[in-house]
Amino acid sequence: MNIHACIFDLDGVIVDTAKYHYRSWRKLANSLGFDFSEADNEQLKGVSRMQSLEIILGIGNKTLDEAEKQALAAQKNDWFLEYIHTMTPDEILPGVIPFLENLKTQNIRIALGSASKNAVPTLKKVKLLDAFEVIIDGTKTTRSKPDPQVFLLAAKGLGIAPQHCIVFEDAAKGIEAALSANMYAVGLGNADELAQAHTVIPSFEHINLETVKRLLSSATKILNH
Ligand code: B16
Ligand code: MG
Repeated sequence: MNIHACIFDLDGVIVDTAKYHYRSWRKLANSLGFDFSEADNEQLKGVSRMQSLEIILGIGNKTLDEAEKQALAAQKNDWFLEYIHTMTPDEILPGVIPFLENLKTQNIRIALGSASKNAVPTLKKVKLLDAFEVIIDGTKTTRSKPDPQVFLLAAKGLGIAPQHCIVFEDAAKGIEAALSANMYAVGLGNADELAQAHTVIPSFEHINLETVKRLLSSATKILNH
């Protein structure tokens, strides 16, 4: 039983849009009369837009009705999209393109599994839309990570069983989702924060074809047990 597919999270794995989410949420918090720190922003990684808003309103001790919340989420998204429109392929995280190319040489299929409803416009801006055979994003899911739905739909879209898939994630909730989906979970970033992952790498930089082959074979061994 081998690995046949890799499923990538978007924000924090393919591109660093977290800084744009942060600036837009902070502007929104400031407009409501309180501040929102970069440390607070860590809680929003991989979390859906409306859940992020709830966390921010909690920080500011604000209680709003549903219509007000919808309006604030729309405002934040307008600000976020202004940043997305300025993005270029230079913002693809280091090592991502060679990594995807190495996977293709190994006949590994590639999908996206992101909570973002802005995944397609973001991928278009960085010219990576065609790199993903299947794209499952926040417009196609009804349940947020740590629910495995996003990754299970990606595997289904490719026609590959979950136990033949590797997930790449930068958020603890995303790692949890991958494990619940019975997939091999690779954390991108800090090993302490992503301790549940099967393995953690700091980034895709310095990874070559040999490392990719080793990763595929370790994932195969783990998922066979
Ligand atoms: P949107 P990912 C997630 O993307 C972000 O990490 C998270 O901070 C954001 O709130 C979420 O997308 C929803 O984004 O407002 O664009 O729908 O990490 O799952 O690729
Ligand atoms: Mg992420």
